[in-house]
Amino acid sequence: MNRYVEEVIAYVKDKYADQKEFVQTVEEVFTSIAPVIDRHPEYEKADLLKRMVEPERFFRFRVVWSDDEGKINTNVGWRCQFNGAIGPYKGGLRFKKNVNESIIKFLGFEQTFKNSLTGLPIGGAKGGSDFDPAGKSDGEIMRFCQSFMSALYRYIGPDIDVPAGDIGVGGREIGYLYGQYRHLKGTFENGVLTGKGLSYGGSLIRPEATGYGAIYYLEEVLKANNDTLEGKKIAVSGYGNVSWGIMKKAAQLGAKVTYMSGSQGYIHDEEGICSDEKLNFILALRESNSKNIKSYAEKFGCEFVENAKFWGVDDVDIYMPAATQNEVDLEDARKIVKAGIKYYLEVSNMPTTAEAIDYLRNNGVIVAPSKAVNAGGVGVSALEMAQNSQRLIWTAAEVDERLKVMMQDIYRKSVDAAARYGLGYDLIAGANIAGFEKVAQAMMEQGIF
Ligand code: 2IT
Repeated sequence: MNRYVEEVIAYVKDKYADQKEFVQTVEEVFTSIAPVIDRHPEYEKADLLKRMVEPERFFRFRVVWSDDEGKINTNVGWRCQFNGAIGPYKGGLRFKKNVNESIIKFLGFEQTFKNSLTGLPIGGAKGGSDFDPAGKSDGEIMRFCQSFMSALYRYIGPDIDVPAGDIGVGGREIGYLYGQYRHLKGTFENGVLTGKGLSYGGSLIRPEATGYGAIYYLEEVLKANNDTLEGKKIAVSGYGNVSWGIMKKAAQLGAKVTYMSGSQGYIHDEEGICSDEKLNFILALRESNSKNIKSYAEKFGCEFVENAKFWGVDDVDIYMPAATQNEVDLEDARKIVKAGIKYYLEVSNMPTTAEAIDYLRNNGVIVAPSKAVNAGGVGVSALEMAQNSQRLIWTAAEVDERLKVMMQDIYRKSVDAAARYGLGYDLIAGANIAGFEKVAQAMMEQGIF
């Protein structure tokens, strides 16, 4: 491998030894783009890679809120403005107990290349908190969001940094965050956040976009393998917004999701999670306090397997991990290969450990990377920003069509980039290279800083 790339990876491993997710993503991306560095010796002269692994800014702040009993609670909030070379910082906020600096940095780093891949002018960022939304009342969520925004509002803006949702942050949280931003700033700058409600500037199809985009990308993968979506069965981990979008679009296009999972176990619904009734049930479940997917099995009379993951089931064609990072390890990968699965599309950010990816690919599974497959979410966020700046609203059909074209373009760009570097059909290297090239060029043209 390229010596400069090796040197920078070693430097990150040493300097950020305690940030394992961040180290993992840097190693994955930089290993992929090594052939680009071979061809561009000027990148080493500009020390481009070491500059890329340092966020341009990284805020850490205190978030204090009182619960319904009047007890004072203190959490940590973060916003990592990773790379603004190609546009205002853009990326989600994650509220989850296990969130830490490593997770925020890995997500911000990934976001930089993903956002570049969309072809739209958005830089990379991520933020969040170690706040645990589980079991919190509406009032508690609101007070937490207000406090979070009070700390953050002076560092973001429609042309500065535009947060959105991620795990634990949906339409409700974005509403409270925006309300507080507007309250503090006294301006209707709704381009400061995406994933908003339709009544105050949200975009049609944004809630569905990540899942819809993943299915459009899958269509391209299948086409390239002389295959189609018709009659395909899909196993999806998770049951959030993203999984819901996958289920909806798969059903529209003649495929079906037959497995989904939650933290308590998994559901097998051989009929497919396709009807409006089932899809709406999942939405309601997500918003309920119990969040136990067992109730789906009870309501629709299908199988629920408690405390188990479905990796290894062989009565599906496609696996789409869509829950969280590193949810599939080497042992799971072995089961997936044994089950004879041909297509494995990552949807959640970095759902697969490095060893598991290698194992899947070495055993003939076609693996597509999350930064391409899930890019439709942030892509439609950029379309929401465009609508906000024009003060108009596009139709659902228009947004959906643009999303489809965007995903086809991301797929094509990835395939072409890998081919240009003689790497064959490699969707992972292709996505990393295509995403990297634009950011690298913008940084080079903007001078050294
Ligand atoms: O991981 C992601 O791309 C997101 N959570 C969405 C980010 C966004 O700004 O819409």
